[in-house]
Amino acid sequence: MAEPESMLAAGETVTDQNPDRIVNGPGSVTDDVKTKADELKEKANVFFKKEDYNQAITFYTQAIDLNPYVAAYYGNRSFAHLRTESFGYALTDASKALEIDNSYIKAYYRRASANMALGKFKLALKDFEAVVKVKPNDKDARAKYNECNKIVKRRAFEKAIAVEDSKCLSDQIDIESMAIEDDYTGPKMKDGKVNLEFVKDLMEHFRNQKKLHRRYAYQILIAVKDLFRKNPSLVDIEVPKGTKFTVCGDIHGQFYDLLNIFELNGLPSESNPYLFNGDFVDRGSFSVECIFTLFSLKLLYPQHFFMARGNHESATMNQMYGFEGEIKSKYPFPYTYLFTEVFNWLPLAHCINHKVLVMHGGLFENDGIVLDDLRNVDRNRQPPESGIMCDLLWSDPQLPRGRSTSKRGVGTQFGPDVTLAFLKKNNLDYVIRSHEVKNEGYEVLHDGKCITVFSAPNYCDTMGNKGAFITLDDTLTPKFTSYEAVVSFVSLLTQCMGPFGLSLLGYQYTD
Ligand SMILES: [Mn+2]
Repeated sequence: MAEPESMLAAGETVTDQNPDRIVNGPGSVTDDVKTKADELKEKANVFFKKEDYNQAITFYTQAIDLNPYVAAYYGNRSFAHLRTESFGYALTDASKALEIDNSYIKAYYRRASANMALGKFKLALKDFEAVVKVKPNDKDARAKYNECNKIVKRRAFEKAIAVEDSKCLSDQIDIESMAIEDDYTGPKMKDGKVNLEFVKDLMEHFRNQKKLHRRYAYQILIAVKDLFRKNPSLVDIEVPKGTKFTVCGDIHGQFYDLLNIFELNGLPSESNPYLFNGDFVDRGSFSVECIFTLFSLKLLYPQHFFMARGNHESATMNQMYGFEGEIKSKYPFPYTYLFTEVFNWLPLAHCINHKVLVMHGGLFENDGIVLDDLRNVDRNRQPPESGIMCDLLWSDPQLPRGRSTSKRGVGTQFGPDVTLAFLKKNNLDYVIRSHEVKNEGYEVLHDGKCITVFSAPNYCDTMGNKGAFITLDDTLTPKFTSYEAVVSFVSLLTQCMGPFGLSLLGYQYTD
């Protein structure tokens, strides 16, 4: 993606190859090995520039294996991990770089970025503070410190004014004060209800990049919140004989690709039921359009249209990855909080015909979890940092047996044996999850028992992946349909990171 010049610190150039930065730590290796390691790093940098972060990580790792004493290798690999959203690994690498060289400014930025992505703003602030101390005259560093400080203060303020659920913001807004202006040409709700005509008009209206009136936006949010709060945390779905059921993965604000799914697979209806498996918003530029379309469909077909919470249906992620900024640009102030209230009531998992469990992230840090444990999760809250709710939203499968620390820094990585044991204990056939971009839009792991589905093609306008959805009939045999992106907006507006993430990443170039 394009790197705006303003991201550079004073005196830094695009090809920052300052040899002084190659600081050797306590250990050392022969000059010959040093040269070889450096060649590997250069090779990695080339892949990084081509946005092939996985290859870049492979070669940075080889460089580190040869010469583990160079801060820049860890710093660069940390940056590549940030780009692949492996925030846990990014954090570890940045800390390692600082262990070797505590004046390595970029490593502070990388660690701060990882911490911000994990919602740990106070820790991020410490790193920005360190940069300001080392470089007191650096305006850019000062600006980033101030920006992060603002977030920390605002979050403290929001916490202080947070109201109890009994006094939700949604109960305090006066709908009668939201008059429909005479020149409003968009879709209209009748008696505060959504019907098929409204939903079709809404999608057309959004296709033309027009706004839904704030009164209807508000009414949809209130109605859909009431609907979701009546659901248990684990929702059972029945697919009757001879019918089709569709499961979609991450959408991430890609409204035109969402419309394309409906074109390829038919509009949702009572005879064409869907489950959207979380991460509806953030990243893409049309999260507002996606979420109102999906919520309207939920209101229209409450028993045949399902939505699960993803890790991006949370206040921290929405602050970092664009949704909050998008809402504020399209609707007045309280809507951000209203979305948070609704997201808190989204169900966490769905079980199809008692045999296929569907969740956004994956399985658990502990053995012995049963479906009733999922049903009993008290979910009306922001996702916690560990436990069942956290794992449902954040975990990823891994190839090796057992479990390991998550590359993301949140959730659990679970192996094939973990999947098998869980399925056996709960008398299930397989698991469908989303949460990870895949080249074909889907991936089948763990001997067919753990399926990933991801429905945002050319994710972030850069990944070049296909999107996919899964269709099932009552035999529950998964059928995959992959598709290409319909449109690509390569522009600053559709940058992968939201405004905060983008501006705070800082020091955008590898060493
Ligand atoms: Mn996700």
